[in-house]
Amino acid sequence: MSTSTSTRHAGAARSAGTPQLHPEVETMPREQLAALQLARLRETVKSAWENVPLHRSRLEAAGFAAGDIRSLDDVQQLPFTLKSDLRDHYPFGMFARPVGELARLHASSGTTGKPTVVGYTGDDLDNWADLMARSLYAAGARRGDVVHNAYGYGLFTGGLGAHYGAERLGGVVVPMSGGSTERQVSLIMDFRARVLCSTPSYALAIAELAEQQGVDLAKDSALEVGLFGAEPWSDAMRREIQARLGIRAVDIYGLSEIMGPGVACECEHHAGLHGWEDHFLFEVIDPDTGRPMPEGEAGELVITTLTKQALPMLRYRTRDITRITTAPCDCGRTHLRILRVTGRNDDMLIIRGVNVYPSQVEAVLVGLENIAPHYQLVLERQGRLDHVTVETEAQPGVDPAAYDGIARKVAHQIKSMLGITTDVVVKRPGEIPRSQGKAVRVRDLRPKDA
Ligand code: DLL
Repeated sequence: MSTSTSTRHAGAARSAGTPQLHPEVETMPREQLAALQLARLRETVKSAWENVPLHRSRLEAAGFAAGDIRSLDDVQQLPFTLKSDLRDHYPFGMFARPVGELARLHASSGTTGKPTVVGYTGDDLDNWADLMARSLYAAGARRGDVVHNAYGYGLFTGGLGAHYGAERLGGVVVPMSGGSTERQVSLIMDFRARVLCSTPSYALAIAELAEQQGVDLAKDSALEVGLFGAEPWSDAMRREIQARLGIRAVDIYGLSEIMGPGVACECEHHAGLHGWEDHFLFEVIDPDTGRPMPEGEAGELVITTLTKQALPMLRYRTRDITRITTAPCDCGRTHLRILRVTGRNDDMLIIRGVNVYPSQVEAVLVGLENIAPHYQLVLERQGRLDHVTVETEAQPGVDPAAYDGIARKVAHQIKSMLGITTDVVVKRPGEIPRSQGKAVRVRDLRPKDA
């Protein structure tokens, strides 16, 4: 059964606030949304029970029988699923459908050990395209827009996810992928792209190359909206991108284990990312105890899929740290909002007892006088303590004789804002590696067994 809601609903009754692509679901009263979630949760648990031995054994161990879900709160009794479960059951052991019935596979690069493989039925792809179209629309994209898609095509979900969503919306997709940055600039100009899809770090690399070529994207391009995600980024970075590209920069979130891009996306109010609750059940838990956090408090995002056929996920621990609010949004959408993902649990640095995410360092660096918005954090072990060197870059035109003084000011700023002591090295323009996809923000030189 397809759970698809398609763009043909676009002309249906409009609610208060700004228009939505699927108004009947996007503005659904929360009680009705909860009833829909409960029905879909039951289906999902049933399918996981019947088709995935790992889920069945865990559900049984937790005392569940197939039809046991009585209320949405029961989800809190379900066992968690971890990324390691996907690895341990590589490649297809968590699939609820025979692989021959699927329509697509994606995989993560798998920096340690085996990659994680995810699968989609035709209906799953249909729902994904709908949710990406919905996200693009919420961000401000419209039918007929030229959508320049610089997310990587291939096993990464960014490229194809944005591609089919933009097509579903009725956009004109330029399937550019990452890389060939000079060409990105000329095609954005020549094809009059209104919408840009890329990682935030790559958007900056495009902006920088355009400036070097003497092209003023902010003034002379047709760009108006950007959907940026796949990595943590700060509001300071948002301001920088908006100024340099002359666009409204919108945050979009997703992960391959759950679907890909389009799990949640900001609307024009930039007040958190609407998590599409007709397809996903969101929780925030204390990462140490696994207990639910009160609404509004930070913790680990846990997602249960409600419509996925090929790969139903029960309480998937994303490792992403965020907060949730169910308060109404001015746009009229009723779906909850996750606040900007600060970082992943695994990326948290503990510097002399202080917890810091790379994106918090970014928030201090970006926008500082004489400093360009490119950086890497180098982690080393000094005795028994971790030490961080912040490598950043001077703006073009700054006298290298001034670099040391700038570095001292930056270190002071980081200390006063974040409470951590760092060494800061200011490099010449262009010396920090530029990303074409997800930026590498941390170089960890600590001994592996430490
Ligand atoms: O990055 C899917 C995606 C593509 C999302 C394009 C948005 C745009 P993965 O490669 O599986 O999938 O990586 C998922 O990236 O768990 C987060 O840690 C991080 N992430 C994704 N979006 C954001 C965001 C794609 N907006 C992992 N802010 C997630 C912060 C993000 N982190």
